[in-house]
Amino acid sequence: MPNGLTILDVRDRIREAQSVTVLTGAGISADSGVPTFRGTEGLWKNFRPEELASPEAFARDPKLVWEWYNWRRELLATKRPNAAHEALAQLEKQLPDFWVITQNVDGLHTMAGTQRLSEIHGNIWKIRCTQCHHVRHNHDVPVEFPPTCVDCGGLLRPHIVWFGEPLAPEDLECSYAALHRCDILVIIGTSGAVYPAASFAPVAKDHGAFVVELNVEATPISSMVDVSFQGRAKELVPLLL
Ligand code: BV8
Ligand code: ZN
Repeated sequence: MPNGLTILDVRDRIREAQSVTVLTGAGISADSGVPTFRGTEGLWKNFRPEELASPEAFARDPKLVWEWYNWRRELLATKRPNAAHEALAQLEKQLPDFWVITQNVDGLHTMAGTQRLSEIHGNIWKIRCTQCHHVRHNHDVPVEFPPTCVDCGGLLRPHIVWFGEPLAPEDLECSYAALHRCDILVIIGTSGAVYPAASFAPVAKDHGAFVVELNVEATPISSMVDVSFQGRAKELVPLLL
């Protein structure tokens, strides 16, 4: 209980806030049974990120990259939002200004009913043409290889931001606007290892926000926030919100 603040004190601050922004990472979906990226059971345990989640990897071996995404789509097709995703979707209905920025590509915030959302690393249920760049929803499990564009015949890829690729300008714009105007930023279940999301806490703090972290363990973000609570997202988020 750093700063002497309890989770119920923070809940009261959120109730009084005009504007709340939430940043989520893989930890919020861990409670739905989705593997996180880093850590002992993480998705990167057997692969280096640049071997699979980079434009170079896709250019070198698109079949391998699609196999990895098909494996993840198969797993995600069985997963549902948990109490943390649902609490955020409820809060959206109660606050005048609320925005969720997620690094997750699993689509669980949308499934829970969140609408004011930036999926800054993309969405695994969308695919994009490498030639004409058209984006489409696609729920096939698996996606047959090689998937091709009905418009131009180009090879399709996951609509996901890989390492070394820029985030979509409209997502960055919405995210920074939400970070600049919020009274409170709540950061849930992210290791703070991937930029630019790792810099969102100081950005909001510099603009005067009160910053709260919820995670099962301390992270590089913990030392820069106003208060950090340790516990599982599905237990802490409903209490806080
Ligand atoms: C860009 C998609 C510019 C794949 C992902 C050196 C310094 C600074 C930056 C860089 C640098 N070197 C390179 C960079 C840039 C690079 C970067 O940040 N690299 C890092 C590794 C240093 N970033 C980029 O390349 C970004 N682009 O910068 O563009 C640019 C500009 C112009 C032109 C060209 C380029 C693009 C980033 C790409 C991100 N994509 N992967 C896929 O998903 O298929 S990142 C991957 O990590 C996921 O997307 C994921 O969302 C993201 C973040 O991870 P987390 O969500 O935090 O997950 P993690 O497993 O790490 O942690 C889980 C946490 O949950 C833990 O803390 C754990 O304790 C907690 N937890 C667990 N269970 C629970 C829990 N908490 C609560 N409850 C629980 N139950
Ligand atoms: Zn095309």
